[in-house]
Amino acid sequence: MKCYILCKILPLFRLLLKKQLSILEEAEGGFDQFTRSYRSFGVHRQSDNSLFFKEWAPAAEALFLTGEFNNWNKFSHPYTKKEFGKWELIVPPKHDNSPAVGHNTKLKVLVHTKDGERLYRISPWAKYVTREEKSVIYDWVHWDPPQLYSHIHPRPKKPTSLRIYEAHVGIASPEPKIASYTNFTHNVLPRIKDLGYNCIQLMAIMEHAYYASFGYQITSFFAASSRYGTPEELKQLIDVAHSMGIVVLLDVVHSHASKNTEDGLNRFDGSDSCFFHSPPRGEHLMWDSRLFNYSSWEVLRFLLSNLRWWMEEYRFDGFRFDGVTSMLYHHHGIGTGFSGDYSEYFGLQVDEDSLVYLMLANHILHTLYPDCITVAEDVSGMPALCRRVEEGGLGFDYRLAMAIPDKWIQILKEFKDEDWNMGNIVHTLTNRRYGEKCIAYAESHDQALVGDKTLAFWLMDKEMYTNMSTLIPMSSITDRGMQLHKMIRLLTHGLGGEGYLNFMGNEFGHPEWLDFPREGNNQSYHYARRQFNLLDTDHLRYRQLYAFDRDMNRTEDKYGWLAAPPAFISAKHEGDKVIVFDRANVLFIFNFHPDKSFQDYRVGVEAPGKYKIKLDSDEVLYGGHGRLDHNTEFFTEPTPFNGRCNSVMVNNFPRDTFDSSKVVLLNVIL
Ligand SMILES: *[C@@H]1O[C@H](CO)[C@@H](O)[C@H](O)[C@H]1NC(C)=O
Ligand SMILES: *[C@@H]1O[C@H](CO)[C@@H](O)[C@H](O)[C@H]1NC(C)=O
Ligand SMILES: *[C@@H]1O[C@H](CO)[C@@H](O)[C@H](O)[C@H]1NC(C)=O
Ligand SMILES: CC(=O)N[C@H]1CO[C@H](CO)[C@@H](O)[C@@H]1O
Ligand SMILES: CC(=O)N[C@H]1CO[C@H](CO)[C@@H](O)[C@@H]1O
Repeated sequence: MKCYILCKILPLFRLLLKKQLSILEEAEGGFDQFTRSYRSFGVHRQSDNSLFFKEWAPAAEALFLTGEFNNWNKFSHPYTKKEFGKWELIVPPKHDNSPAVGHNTKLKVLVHTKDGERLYRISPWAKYVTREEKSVIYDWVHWDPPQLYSHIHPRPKKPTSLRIYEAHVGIASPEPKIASYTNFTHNVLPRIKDLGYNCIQLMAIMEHAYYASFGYQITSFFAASSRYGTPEELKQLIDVAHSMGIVVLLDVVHSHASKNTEDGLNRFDGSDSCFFHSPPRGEHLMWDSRLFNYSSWEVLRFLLSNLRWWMEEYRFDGFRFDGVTSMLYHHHGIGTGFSGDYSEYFGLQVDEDSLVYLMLANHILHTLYPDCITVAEDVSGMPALCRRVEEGGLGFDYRLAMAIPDKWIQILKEFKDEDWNMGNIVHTLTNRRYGEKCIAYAESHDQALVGDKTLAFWLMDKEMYTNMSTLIPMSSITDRGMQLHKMIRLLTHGLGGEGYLNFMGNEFGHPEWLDFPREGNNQSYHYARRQFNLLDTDHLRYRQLYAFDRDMNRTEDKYGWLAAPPAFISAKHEGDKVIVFDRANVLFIFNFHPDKSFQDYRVGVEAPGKYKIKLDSDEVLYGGHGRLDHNTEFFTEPTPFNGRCNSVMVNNFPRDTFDSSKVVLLNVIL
């Protein structure tokens, strides 16, 4: 079975991709041309200041352009019908040679259907859409500013160790309102830089009429959300990130689309298909949204050009593809478990069209932009998802290790400290396909969204409002919470993958949870913000958790364990609750025991030599107890232990140090 899969099926995928590529070559002069279709569709000012409009609306009877420029005249500007459902219109400049449609004025496409309906639509290619305060519907606004932002800084090189800061611009301030791109540039980017993250993953950028969808019900695929500011301000954000050596990924949602008709893609030409499969295949029941028809030429044009647009216009450095599991299978992962058996991944349940779409997207992105990074949000564990397309893989660079955060929450919810199962934790952290890279994380935005809460809150919610001051002694709850919060992050960082991800705020133990303004909570912004003010208060312990995060990243930057082969685990001791592993010549020692101390504790290690402490969660700076002497040098002995050629006695600490407060020790070869 195994060989059948790898030898027969993967080459088949490759063939399908080859076929698509050669069709592209013949029909459109290659993918370079094809993916630049955003230069012709929508609206474009030409060198003589005339405006060129183009749409794809195969089911429409007629198309008209209407807007402020023609006083919303419904008939004065008809599009001309072209081949294959395309429509075009040229609007000459005004007498003074200025463009007929002014910058920042409203437009609509008026679609006449065969049934005599008159539908007001936003161009699917609209680059900017805004909503007036009292309105629920978004408007297409012509974006042609006198001064376009021009990028100054080159893209940074692709990091070898990917450390991702997952962020949402709108909630990136402590105030109960929507924060802006500019605010993020000025207030949040410097923090990310200081923390040592080399990659930002921006969520909820593609325009979504419903804020509380967290950016998952996209209405305008080419528009950067105007809630946070203008397109030019987002370009500046990315440029400034680049100047700091930080790459920026876009959370791209090509797995589904909002059901909105007036300001979304749904029923653009009046039919129930167009960009989507017709129902039932074209509807996602759980998400209440529409599903793309990836076998349609024009849908491929739209989506692939969309990727190209974000790379070229905004200079993003890659993408996190949302909802990949839903794309890959006809069952969308609903009510399906994945055990890892090959039969679950290859068969009639696989949606070949979307699989080939993802291969095509990865192939094109990596060919045009060799440093481009793509990350798949996939829970199923599809084999070869993160292998190159030349090998018959789907071509992603990384997948998200989605089981890890769920495991941490389950442990905190269900188990007493003495019942934590070291073997099970290690298994979850290392259960990944060999030769395919994973991004590990202890928590992402998913964990903090309503219904759940942040790790810090799971650990110490009862006392986070009263006991986080450094001016009073730690209670047993805050002590446990502070120490475990650091240990959980470092264990995930060191063992869980080839990249690490943190959701904005969790680096300092953000309390509570996320909840966006909606009807059910009286449109409150109270939980749709990040309380950086907690971090900026000198006497609160959030600073200590932050300092640990920063130094964890900086230590990684120095030794590069994320880019190294997976760790060798030499101990996962259920009685002692100790985990020991080494990776990139760094020795990690964790004591999760709630009350046991160890003296003369032998741990195995491969490389012989002298070891010193490089990161220690017990440091006072990090809210620890400061009991380890960092001048101690540890010499290996040629005594094989736990599968390693050498070993070290961790015995130079006074009793009581390597103990109840769950010390993390990290020693590195000098
Ligand atoms: C941006 O941040 C500053 C300082 O933190 C704050 O005063 C300002 O109101 C913020 N602006 C927005 C739009 O959130
Ligand atoms: C998807 O698009 C293809 C090509 O345009 C078309 O033949 C097919 O009927 C569409 N599928 C559905 C389910 O609408
Ligand atoms: C929402 O606000 C209204 C009026 O201010 C109040 O009566 C109601 O109790 C509030 N509901 C919630 C869930 O807070
Ligand atoms: C991207 C980034 O901020 N990297 C930093 C990580 O930490 C090292 C050591 O402090 C810095 O030199 C890097 O600039
Ligand atoms: C040391 C200290 O101030 N502990 C406080 C922690 O919070 C509880 C209330 O949740 C107080 O009763 C304690 O005094």
